[in-house]
Amino acid sequence: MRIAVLGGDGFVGWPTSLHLSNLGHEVHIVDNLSRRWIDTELGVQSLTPMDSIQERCRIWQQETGEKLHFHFLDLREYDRIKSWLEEYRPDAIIHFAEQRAAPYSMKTDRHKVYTVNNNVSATHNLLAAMVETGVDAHLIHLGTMGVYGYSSVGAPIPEGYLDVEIDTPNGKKGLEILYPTRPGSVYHMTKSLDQILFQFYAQNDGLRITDLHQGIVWGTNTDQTSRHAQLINRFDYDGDYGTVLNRFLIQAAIGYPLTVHGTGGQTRAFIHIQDSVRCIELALGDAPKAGERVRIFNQMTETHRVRDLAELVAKMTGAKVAYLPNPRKEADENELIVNNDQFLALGLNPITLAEGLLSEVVDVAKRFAHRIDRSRVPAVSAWTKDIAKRVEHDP
Ligand code: NAD
Ligand code: USQ
Repeated sequence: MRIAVLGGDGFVGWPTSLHLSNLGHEVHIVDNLSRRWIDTELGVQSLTPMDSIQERCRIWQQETGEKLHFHFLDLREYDRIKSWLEEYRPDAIIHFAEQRAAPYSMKTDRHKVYTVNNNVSATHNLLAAMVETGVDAHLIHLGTMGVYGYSSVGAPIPEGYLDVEIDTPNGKKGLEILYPTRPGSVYHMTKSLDQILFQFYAQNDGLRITDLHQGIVWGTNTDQTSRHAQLINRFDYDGDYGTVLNRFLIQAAIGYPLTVHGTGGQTRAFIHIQDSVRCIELALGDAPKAGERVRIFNQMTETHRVRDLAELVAKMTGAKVAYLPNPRKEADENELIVNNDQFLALGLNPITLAEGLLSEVVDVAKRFAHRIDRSRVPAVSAWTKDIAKRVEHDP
């Protein structure tokens, strides 16, 4: 297949591009490199030394003989993305190209506006251009578990849809609805908006869309990124882009007390990067038909409470745990039960935390510990002005 990987220079997009190229697909990476610019804006860098995207593609070809095509393109530029689709007419499109950090999206009003403009325009431009050009590609979007919210209803979260019963003048009627969204940040809100865009274009134009509601991705390398030092994946550890488990791992490696927000009672869904790319492969092989509703998968393999993760990493490494005032507005404690039967039925055999964690600490976090700037570890983006004042006074 000819596959476009939008956002293919990013943390999940890069290993996905290699995985698909390795399977024999013709892969076209489309990226505006905005994530690299944001590193510059924030004065941070990946824990792992990343080469330019062109250099990474060159090394991949040298190692495997397979060509990765790179296109420097911004999805916000409608005419350019439309011309690109017209010219390349991919069979499948994998859409990672959004601003994905909740703390970055909440930093200031400017960051909120940027995140909404970037993410909503990227998704809508793509959908409108697919209809206009008649490109009948299977669109796979990386969404988030966070669209469901973390309100502890006590029932398992279904894969996207909820069956409800409503009272009508003619008695009770069954109805299938998108699971109601309850986003916890401006970033997560854009993913909720994406869902509506997908629902509309699938229903109105018969676009074939799969939305993967992914949990927090942990780990660094996959079979393909491990093939050469210059193919190494991105690893964010800073207070805006670093996700919780990866942050705990590097904090342990440099003797920084593990930064648990609040009581650490937040329960979240997790998936290893290797499983993430495998899920995308599985979803690719299971495309919906035109006219079918958007297919939604919960792309996660385990759930964990933040303080349990901290205790686990502390036990493994001897690190201390620090319970800090929470810069976010979120439930202190929540339960989380998630259905993920569809990927298991398609053959996913998950990597568990218990198997993968230790090698991650030793191989990656310790190896590159010298690249960590300790001053960029604290998470300082506050969800409201009141929280900002509180966190400032009680750091
Ligand atoms: P990332 O920031 O590392 O990668 C995103 C890539 O998209 C970057 O290379 C960036 O330059 C590019 N991009 C952003 N806006 C663009 C635009 N307008 N035009 C072209 N390119 C653009 O993020 P990631 O961690 O690889 O996440 C990829 C996707 O998966 C995101 O949509 C994210 O919401 C989703 N996701 C990530 C995680 C996680 O834990 N990392 C978990 C769940 C879902
Ligand atoms: N947390 C800490 N300490 C830290 C960092 C985070 O206690 O040092 C807590 C947060 O307060 C939160 C939880 O850990 O309760 C998760 O935070 P996170 O930054 O790991 O994850 P999140 O903000 O939800 O975002 C990440 C990705 C995003 C993706 C989402 C999947 O950045 O792209 O959509 O995970 S999910 O969480 O399932 O919505």
